[in-house]
Amino acid sequence: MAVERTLIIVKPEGVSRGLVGEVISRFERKGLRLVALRMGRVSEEVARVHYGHHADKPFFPALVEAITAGPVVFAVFEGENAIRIGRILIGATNPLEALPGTIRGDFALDSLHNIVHASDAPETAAAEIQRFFGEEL
Ligand code: FUP
Repeated sequence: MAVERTLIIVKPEGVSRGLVGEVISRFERKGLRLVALRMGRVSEEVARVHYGHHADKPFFPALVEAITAGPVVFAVFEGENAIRIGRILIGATNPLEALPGTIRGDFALDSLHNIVHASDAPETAAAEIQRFFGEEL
């Protein structure tokens, strides 16, 4: 079993709806260890890189607008299989498919406002931790 680190973002609507504690708490209660936490913003430039895999999609402008709309909370969690566990905790990208008991299944109605981001693979986790925490970690 691999000890991994994963990058979580509580997106602007998660912050404005007062769900920061709820999201962080779910990761903590699962057994993952919080190793870094900060509030900040995602600039348009960074948003375009972070969501670069969707650059050619019709929803890309709205996606960049949504993630830059207000303050966010960045967190890094560590533990066995933290990346796959994190994906299970957040649920499917589209809240129509996210099961009850997942963060998106419990708190979101549409993909563009699905409350939370979590890294989806070891390579993206490493890049995202570097992107948002740089030399700190
Ligand atoms: P996820 O890793 O679950 O956040 O999913 P993706 O990286 O594929 O998508 C990033 C964000 O793009 C999602 F959070 C929401 C948005 N998105 C849409 O709005 N519509 C889609 O069809 C796919 C993604």
